[in-house]
Amino acid sequence: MSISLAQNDPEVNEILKQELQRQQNSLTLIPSENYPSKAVLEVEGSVLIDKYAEGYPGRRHYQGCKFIDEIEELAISRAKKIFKAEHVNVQAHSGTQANIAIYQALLKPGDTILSLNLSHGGHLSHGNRSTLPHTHYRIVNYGVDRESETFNYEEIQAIAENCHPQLIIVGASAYPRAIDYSHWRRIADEVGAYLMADVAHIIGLIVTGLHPDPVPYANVVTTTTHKTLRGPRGGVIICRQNLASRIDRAIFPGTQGGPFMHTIAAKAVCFQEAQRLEFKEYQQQIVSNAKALAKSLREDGLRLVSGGTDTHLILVDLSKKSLTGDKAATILEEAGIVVNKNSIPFDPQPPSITSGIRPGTPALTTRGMREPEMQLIGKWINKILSSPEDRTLRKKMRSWVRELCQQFPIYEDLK
Ligand code: DSN
Repeated sequence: MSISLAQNDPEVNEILKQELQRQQNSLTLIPSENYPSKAVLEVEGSVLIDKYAEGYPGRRHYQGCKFIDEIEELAISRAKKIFKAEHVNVQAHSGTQANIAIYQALLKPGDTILSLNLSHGGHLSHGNRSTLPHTHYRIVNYGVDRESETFNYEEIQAIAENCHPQLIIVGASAYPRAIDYSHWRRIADEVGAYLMADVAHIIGLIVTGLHPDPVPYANVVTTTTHKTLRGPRGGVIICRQNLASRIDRAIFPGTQGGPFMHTIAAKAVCFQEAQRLEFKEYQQQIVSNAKALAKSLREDGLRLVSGGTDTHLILVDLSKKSLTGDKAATILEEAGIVVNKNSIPFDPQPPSITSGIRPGTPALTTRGMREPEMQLIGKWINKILSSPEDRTLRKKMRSWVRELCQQFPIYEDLK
């Protein structure tokens, strides 16, 4: 039982060490990735993974759940506090699982969901063609305005009046601007739809007051816990009391089995961390860093979708550079800068190629980087993208990136 991973399975151990080195020595600008605290990592690898606990606190299908109940109740009470929520469900395994449970709770097969087009910044789980919601529900999409590249509420209202949705989803994985949820509530009320806000990307900004809060407006709010919130990989559902039992039943037994108690405990830890003053300072720095990075990228001539950012991410349009998002992400990775390709609004390229990249600042901010580093990284990105055939430059930059990373270690005591 006490044999270490290195002795038990040197092969896995070696890959793990290499992944740690990759993380330590590269600049992660994927806006949905982050580095949780050692406390979160510790509890994720704890004995809580041993326990089955189908059901909810006080109503389990297994014996031996005294401490499991305590953990889940603690996670719930902390979550209710930071989200100012009437009810939360902390069992969703992921953001997608949370969203699927909402559809199960609120809709009948064939009902209409109105959601943001994937190529305009939406998310697969909001009903993209290749997903389960698409086979069960009628999906209608809205997009962003061609000029402003932001939401046009008159247009969205007209689409809603035309398609009579039972559920409107406001939420995105690549929308760099702040969202005013009062407009969405008004539209949902006009057409008699439920309003769901998926805030997986921006939840850290919301709980620290740096982005408008959907909880007073939406019937349900879904989120993940591992992006700006910097907790374990997982999902959470926030709702009004009148929907609580429908939503809990839709998670278990509706769409999930046994809860991941190690992850629920890690969620409890991150909800506690999110109440600290340092967490607010951290979120403020994420936004300041995103603005500094946006400025640096723009100064050297890159076009940013909507002109900039109010959040933790930036959407860069590469179409004038004759570069695809796919090629850009590949050559940046060779230089040690890790971004993801991303569709931009009205993208002529398919989602596997794209015309954009989506850099974000949560992970680098966790490492302690500030505006001067963002300025420098913006210049580096521009340099690489301006000379896509220059392998020598990428090799040189790989060593500059490594030097910068070594000044900002992620986990100082992990080797
Ligand atoms: N895959 C996440 C993202 O990168 O935005 C969303 O689930």
